[in-house]
Amino acid sequence: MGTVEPQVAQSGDVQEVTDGFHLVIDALKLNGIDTIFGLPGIPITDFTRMAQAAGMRVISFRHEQNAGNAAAIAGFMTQKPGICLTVSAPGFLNGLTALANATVNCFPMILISGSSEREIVDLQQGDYEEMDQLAIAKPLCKAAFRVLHAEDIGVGIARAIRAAVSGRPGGVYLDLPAKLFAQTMDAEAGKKSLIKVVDPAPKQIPGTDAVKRAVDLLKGAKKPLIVLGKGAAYAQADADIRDLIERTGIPYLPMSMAKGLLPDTHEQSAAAARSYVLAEADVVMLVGARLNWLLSHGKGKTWGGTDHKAWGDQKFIQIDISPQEIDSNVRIDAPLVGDIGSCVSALLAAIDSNAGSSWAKPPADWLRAIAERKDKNLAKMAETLAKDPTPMNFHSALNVVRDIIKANPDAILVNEGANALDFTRSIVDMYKPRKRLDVGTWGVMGIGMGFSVAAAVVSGQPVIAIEGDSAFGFSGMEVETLCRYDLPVCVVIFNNNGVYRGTDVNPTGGPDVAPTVFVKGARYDKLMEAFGGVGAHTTTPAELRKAMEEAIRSRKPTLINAVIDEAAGTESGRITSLNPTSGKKK
Ligand SMILES: Cc1ncc(C[n+]2csc(CCOP(=O)(O)OP(=O)(O)O)c2C)c(N)n1
Ligand SMILES: [Mg+2]
Repeated sequence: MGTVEPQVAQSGDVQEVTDGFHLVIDALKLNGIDTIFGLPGIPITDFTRMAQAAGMRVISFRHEQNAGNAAAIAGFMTQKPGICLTVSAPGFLNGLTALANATVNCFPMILISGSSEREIVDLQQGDYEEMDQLAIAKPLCKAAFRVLHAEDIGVGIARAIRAAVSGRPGGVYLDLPAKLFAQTMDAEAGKKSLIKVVDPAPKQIPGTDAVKRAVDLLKGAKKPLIVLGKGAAYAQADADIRDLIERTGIPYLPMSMAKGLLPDTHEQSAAAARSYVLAEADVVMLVGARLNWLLSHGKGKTWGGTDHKAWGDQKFIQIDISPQEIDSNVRIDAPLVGDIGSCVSALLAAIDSNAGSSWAKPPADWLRAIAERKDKNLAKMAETLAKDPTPMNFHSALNVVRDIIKANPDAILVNEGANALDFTRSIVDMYKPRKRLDVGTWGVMGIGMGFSVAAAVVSGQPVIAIEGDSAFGFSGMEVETLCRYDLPVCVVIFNNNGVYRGTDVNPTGGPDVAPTVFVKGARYDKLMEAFGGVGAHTTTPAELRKAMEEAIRSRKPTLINAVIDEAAGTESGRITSLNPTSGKKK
C-alpha cells in the first residue's frame, strides 16, 4: 500500500495518509496491472514517476496515439485491460483514436486521462487545456467514468476494468481530474476502499437448445465451413478450437488476426481457396468473426448471391459473446451466444454425446474440390515467390519474411500498409495463435510502432514489423522508443516511394509531386541509426534475409529499408473496389 508522509491529526495521533496518486497505483496493482503506456505532462507527470517507483513498468511514448495502440494490443494479447495514460485535452484527443479503434476491434483497454479543473471547465472559463473530455469520449468507447473523490478511486478502477474485459471487450475512458491526484485520505480507509475485481470477465454459457440447433445444422451440412475471427484468437481457447476443427474435419478460414490459431499450413485450412469456399459452403459457422465489410456483410457475389446485395443460400451458425451481433447483416439460423471458450467446449461435448467418435467428416467431394483449388493456387503462388526480379517486389521480399517467420514461429508479426499488408497476410504463414497483429477492423494506419513496442514488452519475444512506407510514417518517431527500451523489434519498411505505389504524376506538370508520392529513394534506415539502433539498406532478397537474420539473432532494435519496385503495388491493395468512382459521364 503506497502511503505519503505521516501527518499529525488534530487529536495529536500520527495518522498514515495516502493520496489520489497512490490510490490509483494501488488499485491498478491490486488488479494485476503492472504496465502503463503513456506520455507525461500536467497533471500526470508525478503519477508516472510514482508508478515507476512503485514497481510498475511505465513505457513512455513520443505521441499518445502510439501509447494508446500499445495499450490496446497489450489488452488483446493478455485479456487484461491495457492502460494508456495521457495529459488533458490535446493528449487525451491524441489517445482517443486508439481508444475508438480498440472499441471497434474489441480490444480491452482503459484510457486514463488527467483533466483540468471541473468548475472552470464546466463554466467554460478557459482553463489550461480545458475540455469536457468525458462527454467527448463517451460515444467513442464502451464506457466512460470520472472519479472526483479519492475514496471512489477503487470503485472507479474496478468499474473500468469490468467494462473493458467483460462481455464483448472494448475501450473504456477514465477521467481523473488534476485535483483528485492531490487529495489525501486516511491510508487504512483508502486501502479498504480498493476493490480486487473478482471474475472480471465471467463466463457466458450458451443455452443447450442453442448448442443443439448449431450441432444439428453442422451435422446436416454437405459443404460446411468454419470461419475463425480475431475474437476466437482473443478467447485463448486454442486447444478446444483446434479440437473442434480436427474432430469435425470441417475446412476453416482464418481471418487476418486469427491466422496461426491453427498453423496456416494445416491441411484443413481453406485460406488458399477462400473465394471458392465462401461462395459454395452450405453451412458456415462463424467463431468470433463478425459479418462486417471484411466478410462482405455475409451477402453478395462473395457468398454466392446473384448480385452485390443478394443473400446466398447458405445457413449461418454464429458464435459471439454479444447477442446484438446476431442478424446484424443477414439471417443467422443458429445463434450461439456466449463466450467463445464456453461455446466451443459445449459444442465439443454435444458432438461427443451425439456421435461419439463416429462424427461423420464432411463429404469427400467437398474436401476434394477445396484441395484441388488449394493445390492449384499454392502452386501458382510458389512459382511467383520463386522469381527474383530486379528491382525486388512484394513477393520476392515476402518470400524472405515467410522463411524467417517459419524459422521463428514465436516471433510476433506486426503488419500495416496497403499492398504491404495484403501481400504479407496472404504470403506469410503463421504457426501460433495471436502472433499476427495488424490494422484490424478499420484498416487503420498508425498501429505499427505502438503494437510493436507492446508486443515486445508484453511477450519478450522478437517482433517483426512489416510496414508500408506510408504506414510507418504514422508512428515512425517511436523508433526512438524502441531504442530507449532496447526492444527486440525488427522494422522492415517496404519502401515503394509512396502510398500504394510511387509512380503517380502531377497531371498539371507543376512542381508538386502527386498526392500519393513521397521523396524517392528515402533512407528510413538512417532514422534508426540516429537513436543508436541498427539500420540496414537492402535492395535484394539476399540482403534482406541477411539483415533480418541478424536482427533476430542480435535482438537489437533494427530498421531495414527494403527497396521495393515502385510500380509493383495496386491502388488500395486488395480493396481497390471500395474507392468511389464518379458516376459522371466523361
Ligand atoms: C489513419 C489512416 N489514414 C489513412 C488511411 C488510408 N490508407 C490506407 S493504406 C495507406 C497507406 C498505403 O501505403 P503504404 O503503407 O506505403 O503501403 P503500400 O501499399 O505502398 O505497400 C493509407 C494512407 C488509413 N487506412 N488510415
Ligand atoms: Mg508504400
